[in-house]
Amino acid sequence: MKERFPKDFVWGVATASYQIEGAVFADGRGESIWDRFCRMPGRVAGGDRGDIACDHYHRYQEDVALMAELGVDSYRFSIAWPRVFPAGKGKPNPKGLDFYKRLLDELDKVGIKPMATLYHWDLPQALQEEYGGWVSRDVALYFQDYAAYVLEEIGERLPWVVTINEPWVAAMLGYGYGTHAPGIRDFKAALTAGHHLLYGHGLAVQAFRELGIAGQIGITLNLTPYYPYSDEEKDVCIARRMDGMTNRWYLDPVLKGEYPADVAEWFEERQILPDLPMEDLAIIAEPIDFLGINYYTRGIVGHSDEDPCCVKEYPPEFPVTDMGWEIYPQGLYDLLTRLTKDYGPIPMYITENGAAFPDQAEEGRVHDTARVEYLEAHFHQAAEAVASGVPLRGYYVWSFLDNFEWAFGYSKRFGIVFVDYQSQARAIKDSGLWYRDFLRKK
Ligand code: IFM
Repeated sequence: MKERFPKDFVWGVATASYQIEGAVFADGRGESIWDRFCRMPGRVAGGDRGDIACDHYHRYQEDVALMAELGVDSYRFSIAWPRVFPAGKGKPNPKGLDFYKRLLDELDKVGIKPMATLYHWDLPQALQEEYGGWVSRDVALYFQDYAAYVLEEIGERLPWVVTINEPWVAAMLGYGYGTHAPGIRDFKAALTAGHHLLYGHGLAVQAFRELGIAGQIGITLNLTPYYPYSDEEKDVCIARRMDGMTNRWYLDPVLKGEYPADVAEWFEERQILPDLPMEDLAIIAEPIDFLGINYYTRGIVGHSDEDPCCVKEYPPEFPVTDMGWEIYPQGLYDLLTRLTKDYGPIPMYITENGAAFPDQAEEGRVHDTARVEYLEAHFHQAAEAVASGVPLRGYYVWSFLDNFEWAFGYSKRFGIVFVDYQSQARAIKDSGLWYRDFLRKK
């Protein structure tokens, strides 16, 4: 199947700082909103926290050697803002960025190209306390300062930069549903935070351009295709609205410079639409070089008279992963082709795709056949999309390592490499070996 992808297609693995690094007190790192959230009783399964995680901060050399063994072209990781600016702003902490310099050196030695995400949810706690986090416009401006500093220091070493990971999740789970840090439950605040995340993205793109960096910059969105339960008009309407709230609300500002009017109207009717400065849209829509897509599953929805928002979510038709997410590879094809049709031929990278299963290691082996099947089926759909003319440039498997899965703590394993959290021993799962063999093919 590999031959169905272009020769220069980028195959990688992905992680994020808080999920793997640990070492939360090392070398002057400041507190993040996730450090604080994990310490609030009942917020994270099992009371788990990222203090040690996969101890990648100390084991990055071993981890890069494992990536080299897999044979990946690229590694997507994120930079922890509180390592670089412990208070989120003001004086930088050079020791914090030194870690990423060491990581880049190590990747360089084995020829693995880095893709760095500037924000994967670990906001400095000081910015939460002083400004209320992303509900404040100031935080977007501090994000630009942080981005500019990182880019000045290491921008030339980064072929790809992702500004923000999954603004929908950061805004809606963090400020709307409150299931992620900082744990706020206010949908108007969530929409404000979402806007500022996008604004911060645009400002970071501006900083990147001003510095004249040679690499490419983009944003990563979590995109979930919604399918109507039936062809009936009222079900189709609900699917369109769900698509609008989850996908178009982020795609349209970034790629078209506007918020979708139908969704804005719906938010307005519910009195949760904040007064968003429309002049920000010119900055949010700063041209990007690629769109990063995180795809995991789909939704099936229809109309309901019982629900206050008239939405009924239907049960999956196909088997689910350990997250309860339906395995629906066809959705990846549908998504990629639809994006190309609606937004034009923007280069795309799948910056995350993968699955959690309740893996167990037996004598150093993990027989995660379901994950192999999941990946193979999704690769196949990506190949089909490429054959249909979608400008897909790369694919990053989520995740390189088992790690801290946010509110689920360590109870969900997404890795193609198993981590024994007691001993910190790593073992390449069958899915990792399958990926290695796939990558060896011409
Ligand atoms: O673990 C997360 C990641 O941090 C962001 N995208 C989805 C993954 C699985 O939930």
